[in-house]
Amino acid sequence: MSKKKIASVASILVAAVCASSMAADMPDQWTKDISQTPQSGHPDTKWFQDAKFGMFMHWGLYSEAGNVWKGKDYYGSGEWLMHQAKIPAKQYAELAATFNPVHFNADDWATFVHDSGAKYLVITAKHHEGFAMFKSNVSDFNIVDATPYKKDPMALLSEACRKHGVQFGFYYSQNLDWHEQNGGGNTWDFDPKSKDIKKYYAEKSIPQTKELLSNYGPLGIMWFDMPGGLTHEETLAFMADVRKLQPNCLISSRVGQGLGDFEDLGDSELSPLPIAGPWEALFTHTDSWGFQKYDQNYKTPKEVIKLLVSTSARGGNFLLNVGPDGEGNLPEKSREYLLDVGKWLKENGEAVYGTTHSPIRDQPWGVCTAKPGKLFLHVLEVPHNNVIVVPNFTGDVKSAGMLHALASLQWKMENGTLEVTLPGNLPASLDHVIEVNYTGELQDGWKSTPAVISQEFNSVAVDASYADLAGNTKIKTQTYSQYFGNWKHDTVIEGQQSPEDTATFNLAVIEPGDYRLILEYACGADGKSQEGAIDVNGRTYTFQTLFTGPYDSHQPLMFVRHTIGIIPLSKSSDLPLVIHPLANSPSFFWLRRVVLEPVSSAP
Ligand code: FHN
Repeated sequence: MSKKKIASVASILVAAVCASSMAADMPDQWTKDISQTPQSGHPDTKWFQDAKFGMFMHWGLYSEAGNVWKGKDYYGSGEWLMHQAKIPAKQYAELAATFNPVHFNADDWATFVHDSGAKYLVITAKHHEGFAMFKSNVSDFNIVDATPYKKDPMALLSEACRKHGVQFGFYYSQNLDWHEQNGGGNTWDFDPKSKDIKKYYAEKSIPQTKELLSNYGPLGIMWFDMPGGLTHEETLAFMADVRKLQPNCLISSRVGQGLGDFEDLGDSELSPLPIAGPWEALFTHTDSWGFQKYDQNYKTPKEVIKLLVSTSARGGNFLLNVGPDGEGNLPEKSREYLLDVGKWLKENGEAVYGTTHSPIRDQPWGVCTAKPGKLFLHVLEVPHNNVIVVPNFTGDVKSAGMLHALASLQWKMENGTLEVTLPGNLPASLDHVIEVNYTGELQDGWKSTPAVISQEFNSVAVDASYADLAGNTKIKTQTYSQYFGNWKHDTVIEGQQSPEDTATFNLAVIEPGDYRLILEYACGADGKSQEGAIDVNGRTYTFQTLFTGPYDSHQPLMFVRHTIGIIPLSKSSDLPLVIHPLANSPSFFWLRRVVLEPVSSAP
C-alpha cells in the first residue's frame, strides 16, 4: 500500500470578524516538525511537551455579562459579546462599575487546576475587550483602577499556582482591542482608516506585555492570540523582548508570522495524524471560551479524557478551557467533571504525562501513548470478546498487564499482530490502561496499517485521513461553526470528478461476515444526485449522493449517514475498499468517514 503522507493541520489565524481558525489544506508532507520552524523554537520545551494537559481560563468583563446584553441572549463565544452586539466602547466599559468577583479565591482555583491533573494554567490577562485583569499603569481600564474589586487577581493567582506546582501563563490579545481607537477590530466606534496599529503596540500592547512579564514572577507561557499589525521582523523583536524579561517563557504560535515555540491548532481542532514538535490542541469545556449564563453543554469526563489521550497519542498537549463567571465562581459542572478527570489521572497519569506520540494509529477500541520500551493501550471501548488487537506491532513483547497491576494479562503475537485479553471482571473506568513492555522498535504505522474491522464492536468508523488518494482526490479540513466562534473541523475527502479519482480504504477484516456499509458525507448542490461506486471484495455497490446543504463556514455543515447496504467482507489482512464517482461529474461529496457495522444473522 502506498504510503501517503498527509500533513498535520497548521492553524492560520484570521484577525477578522469571525474569530475563527482557518485550517489550511493539508500540504503534502507527513508531519510538520515545528521545532524546525525558522527563527523560532525555544531550546527548552521539555516541561511543556511532558505536561500533556493544560487548563485555559477566559475571564474578563464579558464574564460579568455572561453573553447577555440588555436582556438579549447572544450565542457563541461569550467573550465576543461586545463585537456581536456592536456595543459602543463607552457603554461596554460601564460593566467595570459592577464587576466585583468577590467569590474569586486564588488558592481554590490553583488547587482546582492542580487536582484536575492539568500541569499548567493559561489565563486571559487582556482579551479583545481591552480590559486588563491586572493592575496596569499603562491604562486605567483595569480591574484595580476601574472596578469596586480593586485587587489584582493575577498577582494572587500566579503565586497560588506556583505554590501548587502549576506552571502559570498569560493569554494576551496583542492586536485586537475594541476599547482603543488604535487597537484592532472595533470598526463600529472607530474608523478603520484612522487606526494606527503601530501606535497601539507602542502605547499599550507592548508596555502591558512588559508589565505582565515583569510583575508576576516566572511565567511558563505567553499565549498571544489573533496576530496582526506586526511584520516578521517586528514580531521577532517582540519575541526578543519577551525572551529578555522571561528567558524560560514559551511563546504561542499565535504570536504570528509563522513563529512561536509551540504550535496551536485551530480552536476545537484535533489533527487527524501525529505532529512532530511541541503543539497544543485547544478546546472549550462548554460551547464558549467566556462564561455564558445559559450554556450547559459540558464535555463529560469520558469525553475530556478521550480528547486528552487522543491528543497525547498524536504527540500534542491538550488545553481545555474553563470560563469563570463575573463573581469569580468556577462553573460547578466544570469543577465536578474535571476533578473526575483528575482522579483518573492520579491513577493513570504515567500513561499520559511524559509520553510521546504513539507509533500505533487509532484503533476501534482506543488509542496508544508511548514511552521508551512501553506502549500504553487506552481502551476507551471494550470489545465484546475482551480481546485488544494491536496491528503492526513490530516489537518483542516482554509483558502486558493492567497499569500498576501485578498480575499479567494473557497475550499472544501472530503475524505482527499483538492480542491482549482483558480480564472479565474489569472495574468501571473512564479509560482502561494496559501497559505493554517490549524490546526492539515499533514502526510508525499511522498510514501504513490497514484499518481493523471487527465484529467485536457495534460500529467501526474509518476516518477520511486514512484513505489512499489517487487522481484529483484531495483531503482537507473543512472548518465550520455552530454558534458564532464555536468552531468545528472535519477532515474530508473532496475533489473527486471522475472514476479515476479514487479514495482507497485498506481494511484488515478480523472476522469475516456481513457488515452494514455507511458513508458519512456532506454534499452541496453541485455534487448532489451524482452516482457513486464502492468496489470491495470483487463487487461494486452503487449509490446516488444525497444533498445535505451548502457549505458556509458560519453555519453548521450538515453530514448524512447514508446507508449503502449490507455487504459481505471476507477475512483479510489488507482488503481495499475503493470509493469513486461512477462517471465524470462536476463535483461529488465531502466524505468524512466510512462506517462498518457488523450485521448478525442471529435472531
Ligand atoms: O478570538 C479569540 C477567541 O475569543 C478565543 O480567545 C480563542 C481561543 O483560542 N482565540 C481567538 C479565536 O481563535
